[in-house]
Amino acid sequence: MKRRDFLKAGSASLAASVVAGSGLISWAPRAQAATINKTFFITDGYQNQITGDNVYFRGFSSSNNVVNVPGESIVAQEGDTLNITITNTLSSTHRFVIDGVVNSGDIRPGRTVTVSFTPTQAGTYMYYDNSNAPYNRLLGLHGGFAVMPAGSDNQLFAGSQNTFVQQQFWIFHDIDPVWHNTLANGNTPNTAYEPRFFTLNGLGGRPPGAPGAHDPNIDAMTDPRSAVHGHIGDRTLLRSLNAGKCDQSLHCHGNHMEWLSANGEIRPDVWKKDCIYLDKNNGIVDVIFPFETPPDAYPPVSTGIYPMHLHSEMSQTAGGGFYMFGSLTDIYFE
Ligand SMILES: [Cu+2]
Repeated sequence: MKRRDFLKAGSASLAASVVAGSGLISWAPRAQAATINKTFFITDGYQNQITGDNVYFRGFSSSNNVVNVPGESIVAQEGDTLNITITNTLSSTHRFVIDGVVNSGDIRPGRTVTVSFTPTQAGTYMYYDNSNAPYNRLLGLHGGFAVMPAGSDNQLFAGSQNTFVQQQFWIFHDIDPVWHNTLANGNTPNTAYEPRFFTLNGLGGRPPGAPGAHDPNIDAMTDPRSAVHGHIGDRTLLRSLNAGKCDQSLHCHGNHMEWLSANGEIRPDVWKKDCIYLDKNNGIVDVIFPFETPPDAYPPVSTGIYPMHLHSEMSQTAGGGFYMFGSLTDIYFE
């Protein structure tokens, strides 16, 4: 499979869809619940890494000839009906699961299953395959799912004082190519977990001057799903999920983040922090990047580019040595 196909974004088919050319999710509140239909194909393929390694992945994909890791994000509103149709094109059994919300049960090779459900609790979730855990999730069978409060377009949950004007998903992942390629052959890994690649929304960064730098199909620092763009006041909700096996610490420059939730729990007090812990194995935090005038610049500035990166050194690399090819992106004050 060609890298370009691998990275191809799925087409948006939802009531609330990803704005073309941007990672921002547009959302108009509705008085009435809607029905959202979505189709995924469970597919597999190889992705060539900057190190030359060819690594096996599986994904919830938009068609049967691409592999999307992560799968396309889904946004719904409390009370909506979701009909998710999943076709398993592989020769192994898989599932579509959102903890506490829906579980497809086993989807056997070649089978198509539709799950229907009505989310009732606003928040950020991961959809993933919990079969042969954790391997299918690690291979790439995961994606983001958000539920907006009924009738709201600017809150994580009803009554939240910390409103936002735009939102996007940050889905982090770490990859041990030995494990992936062992699983590709139908075997169970028996080596220590050794992550070599770290991604944000499926991509690593590219430092300036490196091949692929500033190519939004390759570079997590440019990918519109990941890079954050705003003017002063464009408060941005970042639904941050960790599909990998490594604990991480999210760090933004420019502004502190308003920390609203951890692993599905609303925090009783909203702390403003520059670093926020993100648990391994399906950890989720919701934060707002406030796009305030950066407090530490003198003379004061209103424009500039600030990094977001993870605070484990290894996560900023690929292959243990390619620095800035890991999980990072940029925040643009425009
Ligand atoms: Cu930093």
